[in-house]
Amino acid sequence: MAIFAFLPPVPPFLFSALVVSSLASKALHIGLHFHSLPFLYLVLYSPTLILPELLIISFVRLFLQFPTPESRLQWISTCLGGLLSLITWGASSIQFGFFMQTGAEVAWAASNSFLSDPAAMKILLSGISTVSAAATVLGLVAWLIHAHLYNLTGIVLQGFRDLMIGAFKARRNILSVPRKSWIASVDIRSARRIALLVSALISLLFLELSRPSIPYDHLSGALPLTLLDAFTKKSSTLEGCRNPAKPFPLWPVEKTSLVDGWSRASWLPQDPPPGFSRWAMSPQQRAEKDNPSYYLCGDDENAFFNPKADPLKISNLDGDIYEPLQKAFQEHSVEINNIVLLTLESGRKEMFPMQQGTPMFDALIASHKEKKKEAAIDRLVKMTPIAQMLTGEYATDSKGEKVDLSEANWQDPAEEGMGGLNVRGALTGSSLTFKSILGSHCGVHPLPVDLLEESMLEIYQPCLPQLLELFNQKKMPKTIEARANNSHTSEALQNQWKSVFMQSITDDYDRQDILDENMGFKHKVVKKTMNAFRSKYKPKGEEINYFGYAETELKPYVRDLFYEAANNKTRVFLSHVTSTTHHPWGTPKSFDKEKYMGSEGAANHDLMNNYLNAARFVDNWLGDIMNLLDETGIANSTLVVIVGDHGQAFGEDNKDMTGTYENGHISNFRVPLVFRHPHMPRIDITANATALAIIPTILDMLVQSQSIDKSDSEIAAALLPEYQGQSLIRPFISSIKEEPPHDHDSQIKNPDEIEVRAPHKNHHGPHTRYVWNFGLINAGGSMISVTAAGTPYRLVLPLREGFEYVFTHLGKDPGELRPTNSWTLSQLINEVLSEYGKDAAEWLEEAEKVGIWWTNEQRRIWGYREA
Ligand SMILES: *[C@@H]1O[C@H](CO)[C@@H](O)[C@H](O)[C@H]1NC(C)=O
Ligand SMILES: *[C@@H]1O[C@H](CO)[C@@H](O)[C@H](O)[C@H]1NC(C)=O
Ligand SMILES: CC(=O)N[C@H]1CO[C@H](CO)[C@@H](O)[C@@H]1O
Repeated sequence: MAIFAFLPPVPPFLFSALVVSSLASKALHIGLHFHSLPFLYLVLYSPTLILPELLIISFVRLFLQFPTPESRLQWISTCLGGLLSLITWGASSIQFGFFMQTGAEVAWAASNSFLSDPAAMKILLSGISTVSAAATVLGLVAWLIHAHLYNLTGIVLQGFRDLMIGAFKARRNILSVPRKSWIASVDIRSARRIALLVSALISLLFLELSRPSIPYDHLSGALPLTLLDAFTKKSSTLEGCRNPAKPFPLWPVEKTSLVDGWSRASWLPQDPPPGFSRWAMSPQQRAEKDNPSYYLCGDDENAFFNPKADPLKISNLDGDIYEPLQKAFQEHSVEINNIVLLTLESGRKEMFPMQQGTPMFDALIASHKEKKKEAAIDRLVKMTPIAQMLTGEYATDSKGEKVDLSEANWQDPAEEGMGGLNVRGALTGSSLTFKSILGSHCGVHPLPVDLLEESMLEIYQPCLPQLLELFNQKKMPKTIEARANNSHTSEALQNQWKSVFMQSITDDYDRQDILDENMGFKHKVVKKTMNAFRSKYKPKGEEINYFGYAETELKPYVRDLFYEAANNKTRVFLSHVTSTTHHPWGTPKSFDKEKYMGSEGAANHDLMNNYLNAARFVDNWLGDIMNLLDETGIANSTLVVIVGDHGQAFGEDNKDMTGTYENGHISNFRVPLVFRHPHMPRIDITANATALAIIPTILDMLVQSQSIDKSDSEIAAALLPEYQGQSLIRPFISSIKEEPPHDHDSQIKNPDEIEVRAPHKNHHGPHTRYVWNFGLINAGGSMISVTAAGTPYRLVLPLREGFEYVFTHLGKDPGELRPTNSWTLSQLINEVLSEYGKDAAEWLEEAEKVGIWWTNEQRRIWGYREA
């Protein structure tokens, strides 16, 4: 026991750890919101903000009042106090570790879903070093001051107690000895102290009651109480009625009833694949089959998503197809037998291809010393040669000359001027990967709640694999010989589609495997498949991040699939999600890393450097895939769609907030969008489209290029208007300007702005209907970003307490370096009005209304209710 004599007594140390951790955590919490708080109010209300900490500290100090516990009761109380202290110390360390890695705050409410998930645990563990560093620092400080702190708080509490007892005695004296003046029985000093204390308590109470609840309630949240958020379990449920529809706030909407107008779609086979119940069963049949209360709660409109009643949908299907494309389709030169959909993990548009003239590029160059800048530019513009060829955006070097791409691992065999559609200005629908994938694979908006709750619900539109499965079902079953013998083109259209999902990492993360199945994938190659005992090709390299392997391990699987498409009368739909561009951006050891970043500027540029190298690795991998298409001979009959799942914000973009988690920064949202086909003329499209456009564009292309037979074309054409996105083979419509009915000479002012007669009487003069774009911010339920195609404004709209409104003007501030933050909308509108003018302020008002409406509408059409 002698050695223990040198150690400090445990309870004082634990108590000190609690004080240090909880106060540090509160300081961090307030510091993170400091920029948006009016200073005077912050000073005024600061006592109320730390009141919870003071109460917790006093409370725990009472538990820990025995430096060397002896009786059983003392042991119990010490253990309880110690436990609370340890929990607070741990939670505070996690907060600091998380902050150091991402600049964001931990939302404990989202953490319960993480704890039950092995892959998510690995993400958490990847930050273990910063968390332990934070824990060490907090512990050290606690150790240094533990003796003083313990004694001091002891004295203060004792003084407090004495004062109370003194006052109590004094009162008793007044009662029992009425003749004596009660003032005289209390000495003057105590009386003054009591008066001071009472007035302090009253003013504190007054402040507490009078302070605005936003943001101060959130700011006063204290550890370990905030941890309780993690236990408020939220999960989707199919019980009860769906959310009722809310009236659309911006313009009048014609009521159309899905129930009245319902009839079974004539093109549906008797037993359609999942995803088509909207066309297969009347709402009543559906209600009887499943759960009557869920679908029909007296309000028929609540039963299903009804595209005809969607006030936000603006269709461009009446528009003409781009002329050069139209010509290619008419000449039957575009053949689409296979579709490859590549989702680039953390794929930023600024890197697809990496080229000069973006805020990101400028930030990268700023990390270099003046005389090294030219060399840095020349290195960076060679980073993504494949992306240059796929988009047709050819980068120029420091001398303004076109970059030499002859060393790239793939050379574009397409003729000059051919290659397909390249979209500039595309935005993702969510900075959480699989919510974003729902948009590109199913043409739906994701659900604005944390994590992949969508996997528990029915996706409200058919996904691409389900559409292709429907085509399969319509085909007569043929014998293998019959199919092998036919070589006629129209007979080739009778071949069956095969949808395969491939990624070289785990799909266990957050119910992704369930979602893949729900989207209609019957075949998949993921980490589990590759590692399986009987797997065809075992991974050769090491795991490169906490999810799994580098994409290149999939190469033999992709090759086999492409050969199957070439030789076995199979039409292939391959969906592949890349993985090395995910945090922490590890690349295989055999890959030679370049040094893209310099050492200028305060930040450490290692993370960005790793990310850029991972992006070059993936560019090279895209070259491999393109080579495999050429090698197997299906390149001329394959449509390759490339889209980023979301961007990725770094310290170089914005030093305050990095990563995607609860970070609304625009660099998390700009993504590439490419429809590559060697026989389609190259068309450059500038449009703020989203992944919602992918399915409509593919369907439109299949129909127009006659790559599907007549009956499939009928289905595709019938389904096309049912999706919310626009088809990008026709000019994108950003907004519709409605003139008041009396205005006679309406004319088209802007090619992507169409004027129509308003169907209603508009008292406020012309009104513009925008294509509103929404982006869910990882983890999904805290904030959404709202933009309107063709406008430069952007709003980050908080959905729950603790998040601020953020407005930016991307025209004037494309890198979002000067956001306007506020805790309330009215304050934000005032600030925007004075800084950016009336148009911006009016836009902002609409954006908030439509954002709130949309959030409710998504929950309704997904049938999501919280249990
Ligand atoms: C060819 O297609 C048939 C029928 O779809 C399938 O059973 C077979 O496994 C395929 N063969 C190869 C080599 O992929
Ligand atoms: C693909 O099309 C090009 C013309 O664009 C042609 O030169 C080439 O031979 C075709 N490749 C195959 C395998 O048919
Ligand atoms: C064509 C178009 O709508 N472009 C807009 C896309 O979004 C950016 C802001 O993200 C605007 O500046 C563009 O005008």
